[in-house]
Amino acid sequence: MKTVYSPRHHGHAGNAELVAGAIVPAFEMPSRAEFILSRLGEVGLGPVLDPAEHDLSTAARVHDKDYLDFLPTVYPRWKAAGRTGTALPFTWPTRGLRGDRLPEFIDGQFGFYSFDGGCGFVEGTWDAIKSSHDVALTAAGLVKAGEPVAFALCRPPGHHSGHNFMGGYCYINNAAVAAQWFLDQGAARVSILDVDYHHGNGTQEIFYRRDDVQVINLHADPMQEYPYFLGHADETGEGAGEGFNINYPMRWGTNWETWSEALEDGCRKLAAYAPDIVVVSLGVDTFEKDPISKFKLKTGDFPKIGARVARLDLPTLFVMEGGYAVADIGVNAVSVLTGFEGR
Ligand code: Q9C
Ligand code: ZN
Repeated sequence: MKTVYSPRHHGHAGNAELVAGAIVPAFEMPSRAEFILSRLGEVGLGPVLDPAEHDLSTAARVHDKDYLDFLPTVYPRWKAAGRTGTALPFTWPTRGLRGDRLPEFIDGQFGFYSFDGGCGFVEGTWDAIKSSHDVALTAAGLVKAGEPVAFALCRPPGHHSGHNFMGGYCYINNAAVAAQWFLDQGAARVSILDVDYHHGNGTQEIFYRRDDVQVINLHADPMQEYPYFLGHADETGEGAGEGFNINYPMRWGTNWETWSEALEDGCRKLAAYAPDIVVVSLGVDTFEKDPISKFKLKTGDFPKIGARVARLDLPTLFVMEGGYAVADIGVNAVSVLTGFEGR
């Protein structure tokens, strides 16, 4: 299996986030991608390719153009305002406030385009976001060109980002952009199977009214877990999209026995949809030792995820999302891929 990876993710480094009342180093850190990269080499998964530059025209089909235009401006404007360190938002247009008027000043705009304080910017953040987007589209191109499977080693991740908002370490929704690209290249239907611990609220939001992308999410119950305000089982899609969004919220403490039942049900519904392509939003923060998560999957469970996806017998693009047990992320993520390959 070929992997696409860009060292430009390193520019998104040293940023901070607010966790449980304290500003701490962000859990989403460069070593995540490096552990995965080195594990790919150890197991000999296959060649690792650089991404090709892609313009943002496909991204503009799933994100607002104004939002995409805003992202590269964040850090320059933060500095122009006399600040240093990590740029973070701190005011959001929630209930009772107007979400229809974009303020002029950077702080107001940053809050307007965010739903939490999980998306800090440092000097190299925009370049890393762009490289992650290019990684996803380059890997999608490999599948379109006939590879049965490819791995987009994206960093930063994407699935919390919606049409005009960032959050949860996610800026551009790489999996959504890839899915849209497959459609634009002639696919009739694409399924996105999101196995990250957290609900992929951005992916759900982007495709909620559409029937050409089926979105299946396995995740921690939003009654207990981030992102809290989306991901319930009764969110099934709207209008033409009715029935094409499928959520499997699961309680803290969920182990493989319970989680794999949801995977099985989701894979059956996926097969019934008969997509041309499967995009897997691959988070391994379901791991029992993940520092910000509360599921109980073990390292030995991850190959079984890949094996089940392989049984779908469809062209497959794996897109890296979350996973914060940094020392184990390489083994766990790559285990899904070797499981897919049947080894
Ligand atoms: N400090 C992914 O796994 N934690 N994202 C709180 C605000 C958010 C996880 C953020 C966890 C987001 C891609
Ligand atoms: Zn996650």
